[in-house]
Amino acid sequence: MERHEETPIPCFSSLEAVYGDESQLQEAKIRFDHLKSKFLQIFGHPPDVFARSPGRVNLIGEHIDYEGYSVLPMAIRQDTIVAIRKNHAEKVLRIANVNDKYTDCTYPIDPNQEIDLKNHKWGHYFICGYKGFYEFAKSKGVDMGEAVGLDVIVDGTVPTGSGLSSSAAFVCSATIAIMAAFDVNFPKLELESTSSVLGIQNALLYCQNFVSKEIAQLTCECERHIGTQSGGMDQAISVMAKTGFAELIDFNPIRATDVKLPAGGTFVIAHSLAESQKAVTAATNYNNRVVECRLASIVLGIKLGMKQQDAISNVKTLSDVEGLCVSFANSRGSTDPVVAIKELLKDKPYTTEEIKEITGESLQSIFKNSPSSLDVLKAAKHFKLHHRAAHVYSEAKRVHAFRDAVSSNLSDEDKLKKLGELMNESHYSCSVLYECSCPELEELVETCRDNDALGARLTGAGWGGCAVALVKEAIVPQFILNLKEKFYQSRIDKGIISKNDLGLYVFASKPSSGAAIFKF
Ligand code: NG1
Ligand code: MG
Repeated sequence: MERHEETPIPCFSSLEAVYGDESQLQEAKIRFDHLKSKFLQIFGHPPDVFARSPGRVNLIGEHIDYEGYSVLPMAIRQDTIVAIRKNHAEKVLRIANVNDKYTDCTYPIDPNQEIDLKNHKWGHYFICGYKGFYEFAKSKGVDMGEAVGLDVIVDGTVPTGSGLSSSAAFVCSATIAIMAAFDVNFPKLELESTSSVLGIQNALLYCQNFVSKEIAQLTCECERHIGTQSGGMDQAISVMAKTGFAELIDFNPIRATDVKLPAGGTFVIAHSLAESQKAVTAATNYNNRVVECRLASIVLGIKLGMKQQDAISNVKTLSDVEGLCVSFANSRGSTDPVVAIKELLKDKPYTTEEIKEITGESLQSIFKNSPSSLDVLKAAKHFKLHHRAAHVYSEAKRVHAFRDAVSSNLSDEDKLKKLGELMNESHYSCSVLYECSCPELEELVETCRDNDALGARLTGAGWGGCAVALVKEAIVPQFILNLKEKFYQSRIDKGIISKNDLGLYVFASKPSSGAAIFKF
């Protein structure tokens, strides 16, 4: 297995390297031409450079990246392209979109500007990259000098609110485009010095030569400016993906290991048509689960024998607790965190008061430095610590079982069967223990299984968005037809989607390539 987190983001002068097959290539050519002429039309000059970054489908390992556990996604062909140019004359960031649905956004050039989270706008994702980039430069001791204006046009084909990481595709392509915009020559220089004596050109060259794992880490931090307490899966796969491979992504530090999927199987992505706007529902959905996991970790830490204050300060994730289970093994007789939660966490939800009793500190005080967690506390009535932890630990094991099955001696057919079973188990856990499914996803996953999928599950954050099904290659066209008839037709009849758009909502997907810069 090849490791490639040390590779820099590649810069290309032609599209062939990234957009593999002929139809994809033709489509890409049209998009880039269109972007260029639109840029010219709006801003009066062509872009300096383009960056693209893909969406992803997570095959297994849901809601565990932020708990420090490995996940197994692959990049999809749909991506976001950002065309960009520095504009010294106008001291603003002007952000347009090829899709008229997204009206132009203008932001100040101040890198320290606050994002207005209460007023969500699509352009905010660009500002995530902008702020994050400047913070990154600063953290490296690089003086960026006076900020300049930027002209930007965005073209995204990843369906939004669908669990396919349109947000990460946008944040990653924006961040990389910003990095690229500050220097127009892309020699792959090895800079010996990282000191602050670097001039601005060199400083940016220095940034460009940052290897993928650093960009993955940076873009993950960028996206947190939108107010979700994301793990790093989406950005890591978007930046580090390689054509033909899914990736096992490990965290702390971020690493990617190629996973070659068994022959004879195809992943079909299907949209439930329920849109999940994570930036808007964060307090009750995504961030709520992050907070519940944190509380479960602290409570487990204390019950395992840590002092209250030590647990509050030091136990951040459920994977930290797994380490503690090993340290406390002698007194307990088991190192298994699943045994620990059975013994130490009650099955019923915990009230705020009950948790305060255990931790000796109010929840407001525990989360005082995290405004988005305080929003969660305002909205939450109780906390399902046992269920959430049970999901995380079992899902973490399934990721490794999936990886092990892929590299086992089983026949391809048996491997695929095993992967399908693990996907079904993952869905059950997401649905019942983590409660991040919704009626539309349940119906869709059922429909996939009824139509001979080897396995099917929700993918991404959930509460809407897509399911992913593993299907024998030979039956993919029939499978998609069946889904059209049994799931989508009634929605077409009701006018929810148009028949012509079906291809956007259900499609087979091959592992695609990661982020790239284009200059032509
Ligand atoms: P999506 O599906 O893009 O909302 C989110 C998180 C991931 C991961 C999954 C659940 C962001 C940017 N991404 O993905 O890090 O936690 O949910 O597995 O918040
Ligand atoms: Mg997202």
